[in-house]
Amino acid sequence: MEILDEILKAFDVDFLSVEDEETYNNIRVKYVGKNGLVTEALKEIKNVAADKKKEYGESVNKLKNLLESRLADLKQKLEEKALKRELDEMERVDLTTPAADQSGSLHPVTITRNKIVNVFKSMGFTVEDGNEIETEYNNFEAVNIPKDHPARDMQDTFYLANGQVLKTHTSASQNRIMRKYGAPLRVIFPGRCFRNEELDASHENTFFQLEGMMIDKNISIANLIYFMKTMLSQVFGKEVEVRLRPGFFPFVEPGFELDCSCPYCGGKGCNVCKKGGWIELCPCGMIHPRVLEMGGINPEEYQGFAFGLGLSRMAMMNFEINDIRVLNGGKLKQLKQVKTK
Ligand code: FA5
Repeated sequence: MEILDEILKAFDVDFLSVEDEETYNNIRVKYVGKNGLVTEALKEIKNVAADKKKEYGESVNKLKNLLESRLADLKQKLEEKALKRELDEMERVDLTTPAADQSGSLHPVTITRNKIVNVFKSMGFTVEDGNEIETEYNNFEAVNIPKDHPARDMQDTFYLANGQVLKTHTSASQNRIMRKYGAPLRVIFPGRCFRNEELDASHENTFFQLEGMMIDKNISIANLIYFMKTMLSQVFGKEVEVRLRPGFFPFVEPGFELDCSCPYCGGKGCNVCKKGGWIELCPCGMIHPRVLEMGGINPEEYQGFAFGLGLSRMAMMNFEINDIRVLNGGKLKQLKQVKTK
């Protein structure tokens, strides 16, 4: 019995020295662990006189329960103390301090788009959003590409189960925008396009275009050339020349491919222009009268031009990226390496 009193006294002393989880575990193991002092005391029962065994056994169990209950209280207090410490620590964090590492940055396509959008805005154009899922009508019929027209094969289309399509070109928004605003109209509409393409260094199945339309009275090819030349000179930060070559698109008449003198070598020939001095930049043309009509605009009264710039390819040029797949690859390491020209 005396030994039990000694255990309790020693426990009281050790108990006061507990400060943390580690010292707590030490005394728990020392007293009520598998080989702890209380367990050892219980084993001593074999040396106790037969008539005292019951009383001794009960006393050891009472001691064990007492120590365990005091240890449980102590554990709870330690946990509360740790939680309070954590909360104090959190309160000390100044949430208004600017982050040390500003690691986010804009995507090359976004930077290029913003540059072009700002130039067009300064020339009085508004900016519209387009849908990514479109009706077949808007993507094709409304831009003069009826069913079974061979031009549908120019763009390998992703069809959805409900008969709608993933927009193959930004021209899919032309009809909705004309119907919304009518004429006169100056608008650009950048957007993501999808084509079921064989992928290579210059073809993606998901890429960006930036389309523009200007509709007014007495609009001619001269307006188209003026706006494209002004926009490109500002985007490239130097005076560039543009030239038109004939091109076919059912929604423009006449249609053109617009080339721009290479802004990087001044037309002398370099890797970007493949030594030719000119860069093929964007298809364009005078909006077909039928397309105006389908958009609710009288072609007898109004004319307009439209263009469809390959925004992803423009970003590649701007950032010296020679494989378009880098843009959607999601590899931050590669994107961080690109630098603007
Ligand atoms: C069109 O999409 C026409 N809607 C453009 C247009 C608008 C013409 C208004 C006339 C008037 P095209 O299929 O050529 O045209 O595509 C336009 C540009 O998008 C291309 O010059 C190219 O830069 C880019 N482009 C086309 N397909 C891909 C692709 N798979 N990956 C990356 N860029 C592409």
